[in-house]
Amino acid sequence: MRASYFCKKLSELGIDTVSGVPDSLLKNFCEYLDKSQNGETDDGIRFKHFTAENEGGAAGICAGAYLATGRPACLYMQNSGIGNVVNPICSLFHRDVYDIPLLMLVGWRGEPGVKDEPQHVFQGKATIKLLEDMDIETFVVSKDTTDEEVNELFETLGKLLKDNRQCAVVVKKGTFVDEKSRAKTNGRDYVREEAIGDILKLIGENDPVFSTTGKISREVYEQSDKIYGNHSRCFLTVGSMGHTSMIAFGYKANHPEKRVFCIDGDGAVLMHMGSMAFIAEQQPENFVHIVINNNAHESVGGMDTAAKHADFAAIAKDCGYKNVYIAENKEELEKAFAAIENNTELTLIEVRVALGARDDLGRPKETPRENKAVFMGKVNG
Ligand SMILES: Cc1ncc(C[n+]2csc(CCOP(=O)(O)OP(=O)(O)O)c2C)c(N)n1
Repeated sequence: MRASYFCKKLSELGIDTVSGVPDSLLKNFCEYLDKSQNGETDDGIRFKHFTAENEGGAAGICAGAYLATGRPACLYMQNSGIGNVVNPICSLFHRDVYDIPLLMLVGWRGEPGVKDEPQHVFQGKATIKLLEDMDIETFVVSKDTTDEEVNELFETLGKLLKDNRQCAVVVKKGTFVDEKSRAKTNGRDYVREEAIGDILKLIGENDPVFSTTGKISREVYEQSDKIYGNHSRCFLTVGSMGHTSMIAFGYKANHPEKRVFCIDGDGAVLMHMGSMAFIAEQQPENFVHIVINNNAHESVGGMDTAAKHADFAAIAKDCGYKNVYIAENKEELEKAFAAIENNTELTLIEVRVALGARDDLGRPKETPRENKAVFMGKVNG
């Protein structure tokens, strides 16, 4: 299915506001929306496209757009994001509350019978049931869905939306055929995997490291194995995007004697940014929060985050982190680590890196349960 055709059908339903959090299965769709917003498509349709900080926020935008226009909006997400929209769907959109129509587009990671990463397996199994439990009329599309079937689907969707229903189109892997993507750059040159290797060397061999969802954890895994021959003190937060700093905090609260490192991403920090204020309020000693900032959701296709104009070091300072540093290269990173060597106060280091990752970047070979067992054995001694 061409993303352009799907978008044309959206437009025919009167939808012109589209918001969500990117997913690799929806990459072509998101790229088409961006082009449309910039007036670069041939069909003359102009969507208002907002990449939100989390799926719940995107649902809010869709509700607001309806309140302004009386027309439904479209909310897109990876199925991992369903958890973030349960509350707005059940306590805002549903007909027992404000009765607001909504069309959701949900990337189906972990579809039963299709090989995927362990963090997607249960979410994939639960996806249709979760949507149906929220009273959402749910449909599935795949690469085999014909234009005729899409037309029929949109006729049904049109009727449901007129009745103010919430509907979901669940998108199987490979549904949207490739739009030509543009190579993206953010003007920086510190390669993220190199930065992660430098960070791990500066941390040393033993302190616990909690790393965020996506390629950051994959690079922590690869670099740690390369540098230390193992990654046993690394907790790889393969799912649960945006919660790594709180996982690290929960660990730290029970191990006051340890120095704890959290390696976060800009998209992940933005997703649940309140955690920064919480951690600052708690002022844990020997807690180092490192934000790898590439201004993008690089792991799922490089769509922009709202980090372009966000200064994480300044935000952390305002929240109450005592030491904040920005590093754009190895030397600046080394300076930041030298400055905190004998300083136990709460620290944030923003590491500004380039976009991109190796094509042959590995994935953990052990299961998350095995990672947990080895990690707990290593860091609780
Ligand atoms: C709740 C939720 N929404 C969306 C995703 C899909 N997802 C996985 S990684 C990622 C991007 C993370 O961006 P960032 O933290 O900036 O790290 P980067 O990928 O740029 O290294 C997204 C959106 C997810 N795993 N969970």
